[in-house]
Amino acid sequence: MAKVALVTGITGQDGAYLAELLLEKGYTVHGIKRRSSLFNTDRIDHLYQDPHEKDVRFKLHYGDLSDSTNLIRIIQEVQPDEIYNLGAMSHVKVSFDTPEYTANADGIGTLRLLEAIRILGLTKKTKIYQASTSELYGLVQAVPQSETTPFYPRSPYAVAKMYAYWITVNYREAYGMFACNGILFNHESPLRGETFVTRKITRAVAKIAQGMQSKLYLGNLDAERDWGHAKDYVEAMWRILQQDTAEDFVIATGVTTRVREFVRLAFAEVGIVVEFKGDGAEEKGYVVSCSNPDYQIVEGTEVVAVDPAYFRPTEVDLLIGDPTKSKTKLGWEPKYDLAALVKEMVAADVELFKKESILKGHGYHVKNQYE
Ligand code: NDP
Ligand code: GDR
Repeated sequence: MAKVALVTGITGQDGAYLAELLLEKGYTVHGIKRRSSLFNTDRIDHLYQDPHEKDVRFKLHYGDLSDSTNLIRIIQEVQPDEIYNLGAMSHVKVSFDTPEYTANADGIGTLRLLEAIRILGLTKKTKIYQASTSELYGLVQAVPQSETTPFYPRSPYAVAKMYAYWITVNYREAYGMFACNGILFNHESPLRGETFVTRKITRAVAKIAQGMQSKLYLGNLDAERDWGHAKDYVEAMWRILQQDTAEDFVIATGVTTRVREFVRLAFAEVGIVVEFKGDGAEEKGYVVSCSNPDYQIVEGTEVVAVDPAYFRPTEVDLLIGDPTKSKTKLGWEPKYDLAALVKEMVAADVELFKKESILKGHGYHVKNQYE
């Protein structure tokens, strides 16, 4: 019998890659999507199967992590072998604006799923993966960060995820559930949400190169992140639930890079060399040269500036993960390095904005770009 998976957050970056992976592996995949006033399934539209057809292996259910009745009903109906809890208000800066909602969805939402499994008597059948995060490490205690490094969360998001982390461990120990945390470091892709820093940068680079935007405003350029590719990371999620015993794993590349350097690498992909001058909120990035004859970028143009509005009340300065346990026990190895990740993201955004520019040229409305 084919395995059945239930994925919360299926409309997000990771949900889309994970759904693809599980379908390839022969699973029947159920996803929970939120009701929204506009369609919110762009990332998974290519996986859509008409529910009226026979043998449909991809099904969506309306739901929300803030509604236990809904979660219980879906789990009862689906009887999943594996649940991947990827749903969350996942933006660290926004969590300072919506702390209570973030605690509800990201913290208590996890409890609701665990309780649903217990209430329905599925503790021996249903395995659950919890999307934990390197944000748990927060204020640097030690580097590289491993499964035994102490946590010190620095945002309402991270504090909510800390509750989710420990309630997952507690249900494993209290009820013998196969419940695991993947402590994933930042992972990106062309499907990354537009307001996370890597995607914000690659989109801006594509638009600046094509004359559709003049400047990129960023916050803290000194932050260091261990960036991997989402495609590699969803493979790790699946492997975590295929182990004989339930355990928690750090998933990371072990390489860290500053935001400023990511900006330089992204511009370099389109042939533009950028150098930074100045300090703190006064720092700016200028074009040194442009080797691509398609782009009319003048040397000396200021293309990057700092806007303190993007600073966070409390920041996580340095993340670098130690993936030794996942490499040894899961046999997991990332296929992408940072250079390959940046290349793929910039290329995808260059294509995207070429298309947008054609649409605009023909009078079609193009979405506003809120950051
Ligand atoms: P995204 O922000 O791209 O996706 C989040 C998903 O959660 C979306 O499908 C969103 O729906 C859904 N969602 C939000 N709120 C609710 C809710 N109340 N009820 C149900 N669903 C909800 O995140 P990613 O794909 O990048 O990340 C997946 C998970 O992994 C998240 O939990 C994130 O916190 C965690 N994580 C991510 C890392 C990363 O670097 N990407 C690293 C470590 C952990 P909608 O589309 O309608 O908004
Ligand atoms: P992060 O990702 O907070 O690490 O959380 P994000 O890309 O938002 O920020 C990374 C670093 O870049 C700095 N930064 C900016 N960030 C944003 N978004 N916009 C800017 O303009 C900007 N300028 C500088 C930030 O201050 C930060 O230091 C992501 C999310 O996916 C979480 O859900 C996940 O848990 C963690 O990664 C691991």
